[in-house]
Amino acid sequence: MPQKMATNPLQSLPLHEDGRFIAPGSADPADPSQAVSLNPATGQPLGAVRLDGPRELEATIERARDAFLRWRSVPAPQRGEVVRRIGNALREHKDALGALVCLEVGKIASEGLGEVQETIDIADYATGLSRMLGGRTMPSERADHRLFEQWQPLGPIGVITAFNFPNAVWGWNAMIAAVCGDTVVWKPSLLAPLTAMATNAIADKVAREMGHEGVFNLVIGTDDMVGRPMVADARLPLISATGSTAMGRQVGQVVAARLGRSLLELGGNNAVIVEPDADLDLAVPALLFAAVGTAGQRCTTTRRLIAHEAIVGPLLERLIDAYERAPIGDPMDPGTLVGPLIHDKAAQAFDAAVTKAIAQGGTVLTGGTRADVALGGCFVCPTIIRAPQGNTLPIASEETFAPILYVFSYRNLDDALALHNGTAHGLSSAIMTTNVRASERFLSPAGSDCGIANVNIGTSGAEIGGAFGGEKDSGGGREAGSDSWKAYMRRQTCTINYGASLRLAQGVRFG
Ligand code: UN1
Repeated sequence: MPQKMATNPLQSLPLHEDGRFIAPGSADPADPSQAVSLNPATGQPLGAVRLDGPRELEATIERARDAFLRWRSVPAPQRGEVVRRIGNALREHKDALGALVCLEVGKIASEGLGEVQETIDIADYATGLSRMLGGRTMPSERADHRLFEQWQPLGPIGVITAFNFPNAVWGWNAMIAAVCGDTVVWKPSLLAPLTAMATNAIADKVAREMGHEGVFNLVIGTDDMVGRPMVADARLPLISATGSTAMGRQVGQVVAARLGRSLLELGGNNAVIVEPDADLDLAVPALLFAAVGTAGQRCTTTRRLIAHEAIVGPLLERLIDAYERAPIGDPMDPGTLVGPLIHDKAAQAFDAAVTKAIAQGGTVLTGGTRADVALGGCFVCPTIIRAPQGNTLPIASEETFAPILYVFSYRNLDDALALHNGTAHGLSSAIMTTNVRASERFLSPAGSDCGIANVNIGTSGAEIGGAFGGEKDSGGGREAGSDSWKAYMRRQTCTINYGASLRLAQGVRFG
């Protein structure tokens, strides 16, 4: 059953609490003190927000620092209780928040709701984690000594998010940071400020009502006025940033120069290898969701298909058919599978990539053009481009945030793996096969070089229980589940002498 959206999410969400919100009628893109939020499906303003500058950033960091001094001493399971209630508040607002995600970034209904569900899931995960932030105990070489490590809160942390997951990526960071005893300063994308305002207000209200003001903070501003000074600020010991590789390179260098920590979740150029024995009934829908879902605007989107030459023909035939039947249009319409691109620049990047691919010898098998949707936004047709003989297609090494799938074929798995790993990014990957030798090879040290490696599912749609992130130009950070929480805490090694004599390690005698 296609899911239906809440009709007027702006009415029921807490957007008016902090005086930042500007109604659509007063939204003015020419006013430099505003960020106007446009509905990408229609190009019409949903509203605007008053932009923060360095003064507001300073006050926000100070508020987060003050709150940290109190929050760090709240027992972790009590912090978990705050996060549990935030999860419940998100459940109450799930329909409206999901609808706002759809309106603001053009996701289809099911994906907008799925995104909020991802935040609810991480809140549940973090609640449990709040009772499991344990360190190890090691045997001491000295008699009557205990050697162990414990994890301490780190400080106020800076979270920078991209437009495409305007709710869940904050959740991965903020829910884990909060149970770890950190406070959060969130700088969202200026393309999705309303989702950020509503999300932060929901979390902040729960925390405030429980006596914990200042744990969840929002600062909305441009990169120059807010982003750069925030990244350079030594009061934020960790900067967790999601965005392009170019952005991550800058953030990483600035944070490293002040010996801070960064957690970078950057782009991907994810591939799916399809072996000759693959179950095409699985491969076709897996590829369709991973390559076309979110109109190709996930960092985990499948951008390259590496198909064995024995099946590339039948696979493409079925895939093209599925592509051509995917309804493109209003994301609020329950039948739609492909919504708009975020803005005109993204659509221009799509056009440019298609033009380059053709110039480089690629063949457009389907799509390649703008879609005929008369709503006002930028819609493109899901596109499949086959690489020329010899598999040389330089444009396929670039991440274009649009639904373009480049197709390569191969004869043996070694060649497929070389092609697979032969890009700068290393985020997500998958193999479709019913052959255990091929899947194990893919998961071996000589297989996929990515942070995420899947078998018989696509590259996107990861669960929060695992650590999320990638290698190489994908940034190396890990967020969400597993032991990603360690990035949000400082490790402390402790030795306790419970004997009556002073014993030195390594057998040293002194005096
Ligand atoms: C992103 O695109 O930045 O695995 C995050 C996925 C989602 C998260 C994507 N759970 O596709």
